[in-house]
Amino acid sequence: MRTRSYLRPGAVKPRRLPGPVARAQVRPLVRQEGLPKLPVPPLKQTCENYLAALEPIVSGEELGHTRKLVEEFLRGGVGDRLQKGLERRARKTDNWLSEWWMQSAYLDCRMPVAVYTSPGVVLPRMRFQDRQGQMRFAAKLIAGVLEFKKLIDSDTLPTEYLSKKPLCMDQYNQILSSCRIPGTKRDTVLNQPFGKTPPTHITVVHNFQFFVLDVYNSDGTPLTVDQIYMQLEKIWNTSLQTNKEPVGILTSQHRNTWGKAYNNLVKDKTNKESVRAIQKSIFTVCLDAPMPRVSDELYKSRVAAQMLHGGGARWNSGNRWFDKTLQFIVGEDGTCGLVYEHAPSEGPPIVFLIDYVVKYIMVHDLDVNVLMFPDYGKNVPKQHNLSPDAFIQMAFQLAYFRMYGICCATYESASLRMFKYGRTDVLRVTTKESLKFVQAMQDPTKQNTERLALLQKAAQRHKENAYNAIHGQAIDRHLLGLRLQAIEDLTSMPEIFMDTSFAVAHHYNILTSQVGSKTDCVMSFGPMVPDGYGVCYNPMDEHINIAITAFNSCEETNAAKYANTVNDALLDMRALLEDTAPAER
Ligand code: COA
Ligand code: HC5
Repeated sequence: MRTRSYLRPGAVKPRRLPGPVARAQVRPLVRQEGLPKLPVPPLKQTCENYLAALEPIVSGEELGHTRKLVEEFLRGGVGDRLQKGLERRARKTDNWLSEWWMQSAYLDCRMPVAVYTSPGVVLPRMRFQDRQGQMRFAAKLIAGVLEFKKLIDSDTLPTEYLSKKPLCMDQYNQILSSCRIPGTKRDTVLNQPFGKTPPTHITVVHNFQFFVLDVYNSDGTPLTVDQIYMQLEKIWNTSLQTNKEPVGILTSQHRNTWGKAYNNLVKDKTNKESVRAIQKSIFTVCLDAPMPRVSDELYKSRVAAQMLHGGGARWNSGNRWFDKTLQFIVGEDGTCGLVYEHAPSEGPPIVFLIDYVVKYIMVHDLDVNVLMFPDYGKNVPKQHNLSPDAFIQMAFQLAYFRMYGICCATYESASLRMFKYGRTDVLRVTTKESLKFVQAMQDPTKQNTERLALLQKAAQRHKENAYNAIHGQAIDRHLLGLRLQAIEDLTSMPEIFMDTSFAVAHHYNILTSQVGSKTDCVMSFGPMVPDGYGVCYNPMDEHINIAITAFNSCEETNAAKYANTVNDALLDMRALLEDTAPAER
């Protein structure tokens, strides 16, 4: 690859920034101190729950084999030794999992970040239809994010709660002024929001050309919307050429490929400075070229794709720096949303920022949204004393069972933010109880009263599992910890981590995450396995937004078909409730 100055220094004078700081420099937040530490669950409990989790998804023979391996693991002393190692690590660190998690879930992962790990968010379509509207909207959006940044910087964000317990707020310190940096073997994250000279610029990209835009006046006050608008106009007018190389597309490559190209790219001094400017910028705004027009029906899907990957090299994929933690995307036709690099933060802080910014700028601009499941929302399950999350998850289970006649390992993100630096664990959705429920729904000999009783049991079990997961008692991260501990101790890998069951248990054909927001937005991410679905859902009171993804290259999966089947499952499940029990109001 050629190393020359790919990146334009920008309309506004680019400023040199001091050298990189590899580790996040986080201010201690006083309220963080009171947070408990993530526990290491008891070994026997995880082993028992692991076997229970396998029951609905592997054969009796495989289960018998794994049961023996688990017994050996427990009796032979290997399990105890690893557990002690983990407990030692837990005593010595703030969070035994967080560094390992960041490394193994994100930074070691060699697949491209675009689609594979970076979620996209589609915001309601704006009414503007031209360039001025696009610029004005982008200017307001930038001002809104800077307002939000004030709350982060002054540590005045209201503490969030889950089940009445305060949550770790550290992720808010990771989402601005941060960026992933590719490596040929593993990546790192640069984060310097509170260094000696905190960044005061954002980056704007238009027609594949990147610009540095200083967003603070010399007295430290943020630029006004009008000032930002004028700067965006300048940027637009200096980047009219459309024949530029889409250098940003490099960031959508396989990480090893990009890591090598990056090392070459930054050998050139100007490139290095330009890349650093992007990495350190507070966030990036992508002013996108128009995309092919599609019918209203297909609009949401097209925009979801635009947010996830930019539409390919011919369209806007080169108008990105996919390593950047936060990129807001604004198209000329009213399209807006964002894509975020997942390593530094979970979705909820991003969504909280979106809610804030949307409230700040959009109140009157809101366009009518296409609702994906319009018939009901959290209200119906609540009226029938069922957990909405459990209810919706059972619909995903039922739909999958209807399409494939079997159950599969199903992942639901569960927050670990009750614990200091906590990220997520897995709430395993498929249980013996969920299997019985979906089987009964498909069995014509079953009465509705029996089906309802099974749904209630399955939902109850899900709710208990959710409680355990958010209180640090799920199995996935513990098993991961034990496995990493074995690697660190250089002991041979215990067999429980190498049998078929373990692979089946981690082949998540359904990958789900509930990300609730006040704004009526649709969020999405890609599947985890080639033959899987990615399901991001946002249950509102009266409707549910559900974005389903799958790979076209897989013949067995079909996102539209699964979405329809989920739609029908939700309708059938409401009919079941109404047929059997009067709603409590
Ligand atoms: N009857 C009536 N109402 C019920 C009920 C029942 N049996 N069970 C629950 N509810 C109510 C709850 O009180 C709650 O009320 P609210 O709307 O007033 O808050 C509401 O229904 C929703 O509860 P529920 O659907 O059970 O789930 P939840 O909102 O607690 O979410 C998780 C469960 C697992 C999604 C949540 O704990 C979590 O971890 N969220 C974060 C996930 C995450 O981090 N995702 C992004 C990763 S990047
Ligand atoms: C803006 C919505 C982003 C949702 C992101 C999310 O749910 O990420 C999951 C985090 C985790 O550790 O479970 C990962 N997942 C996308 C693979 C479900």
